Amino acid sequence: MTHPTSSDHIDNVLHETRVIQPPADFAAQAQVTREEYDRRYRQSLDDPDTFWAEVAGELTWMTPWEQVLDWQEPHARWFVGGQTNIAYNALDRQVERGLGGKRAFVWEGEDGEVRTFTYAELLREVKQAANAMLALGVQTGDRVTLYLPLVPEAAIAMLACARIGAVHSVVFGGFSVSALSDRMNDAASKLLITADAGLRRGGLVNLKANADEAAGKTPTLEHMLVVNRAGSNPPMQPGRDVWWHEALAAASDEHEAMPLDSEHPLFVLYTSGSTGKPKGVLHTTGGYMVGTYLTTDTVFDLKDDDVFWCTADVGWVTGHSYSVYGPLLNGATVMLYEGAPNHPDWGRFWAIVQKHRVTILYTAPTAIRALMRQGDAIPAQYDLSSLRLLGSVGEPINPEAWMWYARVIGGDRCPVIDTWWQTETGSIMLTTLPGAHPAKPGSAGLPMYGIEPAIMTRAGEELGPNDGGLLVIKRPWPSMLRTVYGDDERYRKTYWGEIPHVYFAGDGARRDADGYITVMGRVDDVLNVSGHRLGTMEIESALVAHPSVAEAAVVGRPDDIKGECVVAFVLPQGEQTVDPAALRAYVTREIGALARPDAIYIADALPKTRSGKIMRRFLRQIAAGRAIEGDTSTLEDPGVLDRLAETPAV
Ligand code: 6R9
Repeated sequence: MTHPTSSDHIDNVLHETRVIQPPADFAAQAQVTREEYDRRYRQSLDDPDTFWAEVAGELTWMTPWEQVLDWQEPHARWFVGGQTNIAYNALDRQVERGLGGKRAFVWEGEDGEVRTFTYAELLREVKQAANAMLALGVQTGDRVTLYLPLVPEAAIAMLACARIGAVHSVVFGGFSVSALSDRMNDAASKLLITADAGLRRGGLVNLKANADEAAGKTPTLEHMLVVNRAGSNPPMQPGRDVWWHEALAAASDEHEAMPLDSEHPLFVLYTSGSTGKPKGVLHTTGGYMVGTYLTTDTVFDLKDDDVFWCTADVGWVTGHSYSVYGPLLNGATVMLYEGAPNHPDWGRFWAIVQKHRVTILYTAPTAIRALMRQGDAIPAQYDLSSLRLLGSVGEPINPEAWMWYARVIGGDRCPVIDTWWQTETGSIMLTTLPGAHPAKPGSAGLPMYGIEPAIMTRAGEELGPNDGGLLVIKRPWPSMLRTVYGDDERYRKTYWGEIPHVYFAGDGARRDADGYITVMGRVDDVLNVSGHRLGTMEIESALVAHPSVAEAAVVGRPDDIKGECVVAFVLPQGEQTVDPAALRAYVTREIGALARPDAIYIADALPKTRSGKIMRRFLRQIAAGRAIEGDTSTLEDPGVLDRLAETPAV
C-alpha cells in the first residue's frame, strides 16, 4: 500500500497504549452497556433483516416495506417497496409526539444574534419553503443547489427539498465560482438557494456575487432564491431572482409531506476523489434516514434534555447527518453556530457552550489542535460544566489532542469518542460507545451495529491483528451511498472494484487484538486538510490552468494544526516566471481557500518513472524536509531529487 502521508502523526498513534475507561458516572446512566452492545452487534450481523426492521420500525412509514434488503452487488435497495419522508420524520412526527414546543434549533450568528426555532416553528417554515419551491416550478426529483452560510435557512431549505422529493446538493459557502458552477452543471440544478452574503471573522463573504457568476455558466438554472443574511443589497435579476423572505411570506404554511419511495434520491454531496472531478455521492431516503437516526441516538447516548452541537458546516456530510437529519429525527435540540472559532477571540466556542448549556460537543481534530494551542487559560474562563460527552470526526485524532480535549474541555468527566466515517458511508461506522467501551486515544474503535469491517491486502486477503492494510466493509449497510451521480461506472470501480466483493474505503488501517480499528489516513491521492477532503488532481488541474505553469504535482505535508497542508511543485511555462502570490490567489479563486498551497517549490523537473508517472512519495519526503528514502532506481532522472532538495520553498 501507499504510505499514509502524516507519518509523524502515525508514529504517535502506533506507540500509543493508553486505555481510558468510561467515567463511572457517565457509564451508570448510559443507554448502552457493553453486554447490550455485544448482543445487538451480534444480532445485527446474524439476523440483519430483523435488526434493521426493528430500527426502521421506530420511524413512520406511509407504506410499509416488503423486503429489508435487496442486494445486487454493488447495488443495494433498502426497505424495498416502503414509502416514507425524512422531513416528515424529522418534524411532523416530533410535533405529533408532543414535542412541538421543544427547541429544535438554537442558532447563534457570528455577530452574536440568537434565533431559536421550536419543532412547530421549524415545521411551519419548512412547509412554507416547500410551497415556495413548488411555486418556482421545482418538481419531485429535480436538483436544487444550496450555497449558503450556516444560517437556519440552510437546514430549512434541505428539509423543504426532502419534503417535496427534490434532491439537494449543498455546496460549501467557502467554495469558488468554478467549484459551484461545476457542481451545479454536474447535477443539472434548476434552482440555486443562496444568500446575499455570509459573515466570516467580522467581514462579509459575497455569496450572491459568486452565485451570479456561476449562474451565468449554468444553463439548467431557472431561479435563485436569496436569503437576506447581511442586508448587503445585492443586484437582483428580475424574473430569475427571488428573495427568500418574500417567497416564504407569500407561501401557504400548509403542506403535506410527499410519500417517497425508500430509494428516492435524498441528496447529492460532492467529495474529492483520487482522479478527475469531484464525485457526486448520492444518498437515498429510507436507508440514510435509518442510519442517521440510529447512530445519533446510540453513539451520542442521546437524552431528552441534551443540547447537541456538531460544529461542522452543512456544506460537509457531518453537517448533513449530525447537525440536521440525525438529531432532528431523534427530536433533539441542536445548536448551530455560523462563524469562525476565533471570532472575536479564541474563547468563542466556550462562550457558546456556557451560554447555551451545550451538553454534547462534536468537532474535528483540527479545531481541537488549534484551540489547544491557545492554552488552557482560555477555556478555564468559561463554565463548561454542562458538557457531558465529546466527539471527534474528520481525521485521525492524535493522542495529545485527545488527552487535552478530555482533560481541559471535558474536565475528566466526559467520555471522548472518536468516530470514523465518510461522505459515502452516510453515518458513523466505527467508534467506541461512550458508556460501554474504554477508549484508546488515536484509535477510532469498534464497528457500529450492522457494520462488518476488515483489514485486507490489495489482493483481498484478510489480515490478522495489528497488520496494517486497507480498510474495507464486507456487507452493505442502510446509509451507504447508492452511486456516483451520473456515473455509475465510477461508483462500481472506485468502491466495489478495487477489491472484489467488499466496499473499499480508501483508508489505511489496522485492527488490534481487541478489535479496535486505528485509521491511519488515505491510501489514495486524497489530502485531508483541516478535516476536509481535497484531491491532489483537482489542485494540480487548477495550477496547470494558470498561464505561468507548465506542470504541477501536489502532495500533503504533516501540519500541527491542519493535519495536512498543501505543498505544490510547479514547472514554469517556457520562459515565464511563477509568482507564488498570484498562484495562491489563483488556486483560491479556482477551488477555494482550503486548497491554497502552504508551500510552493518552483522546479525544473519532477521525479518521474520511465513511464512518466510522477513519484509523489519522494515529493512528500522533500516537502516534509526528510531525507530521501526508498528505491529511486525506477526514476528516469534520479538527479531531479537532489536538485529539488536544494530548492527553497516559496
Ligand atoms: C465524516 C467525514 C472521510 C475521510 C475518511 C478518512 C478521514 C474521517 C476519521 C478519519 C481517521 C477518523 N476520517 N474521520 N480518519 N479517524 N475518526 O469526515 O467524511 O469528509 O468524506 O472524509 O476522512 O480518511 O476516508 P469525509
